[in-house]
Amino acid sequence: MAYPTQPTASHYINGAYVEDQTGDEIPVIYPATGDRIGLVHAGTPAIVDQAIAAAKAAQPAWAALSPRERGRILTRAAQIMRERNYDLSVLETHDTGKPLQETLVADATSGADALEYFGGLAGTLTGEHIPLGEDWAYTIREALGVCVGIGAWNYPTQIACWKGAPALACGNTMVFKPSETTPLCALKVAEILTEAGAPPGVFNVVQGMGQTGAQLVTDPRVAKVSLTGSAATGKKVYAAAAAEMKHVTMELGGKSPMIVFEDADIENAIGGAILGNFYSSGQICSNGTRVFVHRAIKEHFLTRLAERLATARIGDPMDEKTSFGPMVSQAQMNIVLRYIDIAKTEGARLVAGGQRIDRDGFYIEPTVFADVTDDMTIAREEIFGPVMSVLDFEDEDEVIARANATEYGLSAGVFTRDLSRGHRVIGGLQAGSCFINSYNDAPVEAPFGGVKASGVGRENARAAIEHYSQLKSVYVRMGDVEAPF
Ligand code: TXE
Repeated sequence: MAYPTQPTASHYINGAYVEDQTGDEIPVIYPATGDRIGLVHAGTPAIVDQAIAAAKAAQPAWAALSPRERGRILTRAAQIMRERNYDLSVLETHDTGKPLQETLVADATSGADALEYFGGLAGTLTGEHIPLGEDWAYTIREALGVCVGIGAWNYPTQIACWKGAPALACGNTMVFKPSETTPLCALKVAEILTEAGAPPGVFNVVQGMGQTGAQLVTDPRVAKVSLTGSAATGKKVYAAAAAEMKHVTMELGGKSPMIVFEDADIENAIGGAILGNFYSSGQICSNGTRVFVHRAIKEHFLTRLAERLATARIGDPMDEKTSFGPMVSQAQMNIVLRYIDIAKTEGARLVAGGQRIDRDGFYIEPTVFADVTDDMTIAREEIFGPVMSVLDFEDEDEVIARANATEYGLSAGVFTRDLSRGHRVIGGLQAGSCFINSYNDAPVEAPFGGVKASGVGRENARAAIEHYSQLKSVYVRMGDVEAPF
C-alpha cells in the first residue's frame, strides 16, 4: 500500500498490533481498480480469545477512572483524528472506494464528532436521587463490561467510532470486528485511541468473516453486542445474543420512503433524492430508495433529476472533483446489476443509467427507474447500490400506508412547503430516523436507529448511553425495619 497511514498488522490487541498468519487470508481490494492493495488474516480462535481477555482485564480499571478522565482521552482522540483527516480519508477511500470528496468530510470527521460528543458527555453520566418520604433511593449508572462491535463495509471509520465512543465513555471496553470487505480503517481508530491515552485492552480490533463475529458474540465474557449490517445477519446475531441474555444494538437495513408532495421545492427534493440514493454510490442503510413523487409533478421531477445526474463526475475517487465512485466490491456490484436486470424484466421504466461502466473497478451508473409499483422486487428489497425507484402517488393517506407497507423502518423523508402536513406525515410514518425537507443528515447529537426489521436500540446522542450502561438502584431505609415476625 503506497499511502502513509497503512496499518502494520491484521489485529490490534492490548494496545499493539498483532499478527497471526495462520488465520485465513483476507485480501484488501481497492474498488476503483480491482487491485489487491493489502492482506490481513482472519482472527483465529486464539486471537479472538486474546482480544476478549485483554478487554476483560482492562475493563475494571477503565471503569474506575474518573469519567472526566475517560472523556478527556476520547476528546484527545477526536483531535488527533481531525489533525490526520487527510491521511485517514485517503485510507477510507482505499478501503471503500468512496470518493475523497466524501471521505474528507464524512468519515474521520464524523468519527471525531462521536469521540468528541461522548468524550464531553462522559462526565455528565450520573444516576438520580429518588425521595421516598423518610427513606430514599438512588441509582448508579454502571458499565456493562466487554462490548463487541461488528461493522459493515460502508462506513468503517464512522461505525468503529459510533460504537466505540459511547461504549468507552460509559466505562466499557470493546472488541471491534470490521467487515471483511473493509478491514483497514478500524485499526487506525484503535491506534489513535492508544495514542490519546486509552490504556491497553480498552479498544481492540480483530479481523474476520461472519464466523469470527459469531465467536465473539457467543463468548460468555461478552456483555453486549452492537451490529451494523443486514437484517438477515441481525436476526442471527440477535438470536445468538438472546441465548445468553446479552444486550444488543442492531443497526440494520432499510427500504426507506422519501415522499415529495406537489408543493415541494423541487430542486431541494431532487437534491435530497440524490443524496439519499447516490451518495457513497447508494451504499447507505438509511437511503430513501423508494421515492414517492406526486403525480402532478412527476415528469418535471424526472426530467430535472436526469439533467442533474448527467453532471455527476464519475471516476477516480482520489480526484477531489469526483463525486461518484465505485461499488465496494465485485460481489456487491453483481448484486446490484442483478437487481437492475430484475427491474427491467418486471417492467420498470429506465430513466437514467442502468449499466456497468466500462472501466477498471466496480462502477455502476447512477440509475433511476420510474413507474415502479409497490410489488416490484426493487421496491421491496434493499439493493444497497445506486438504484433509485420512483413511484407515483396522489393522496396523503394512500402514500403513508404504502410507505409503511414494508418490513423495514429505518428512515423516512418528506418534502413539502406545508408545515403541518410535513409534521403530520412524519407522525404517521413507521421509521426511526426521519427528515423534513432534507435527507440523510446524521449528526451525532440526534439519535439514529430503526424500528421493525431495521433494528433495535439507538446510536448517537444521549440515547446511546442507555444502550451501553445499566442502572443499579439502591433503596436506603433511614429508620427501623418492620418485619412481621
Ligand atoms: O453484510 P452482513 P454484508 C446489506 C446490503 C448488502 C448485504 C450483505 O444489502 O448487500 O447486507 O453485505 C458480520 N455473526 N448491508 O455481507 O453479512 C460480517 O462479517 C456475527 C446493509 O457485508 O450483514 C460483517 O462484519 N457477525 C448494511 C457484518 O456482520 C456476522 C451495511 C455485516 O455483514 C455474522 C452492509 C454472524 N453470523 C450491508 N455474519 C446496512 N444496512 O448498514 C456476518 N457477520
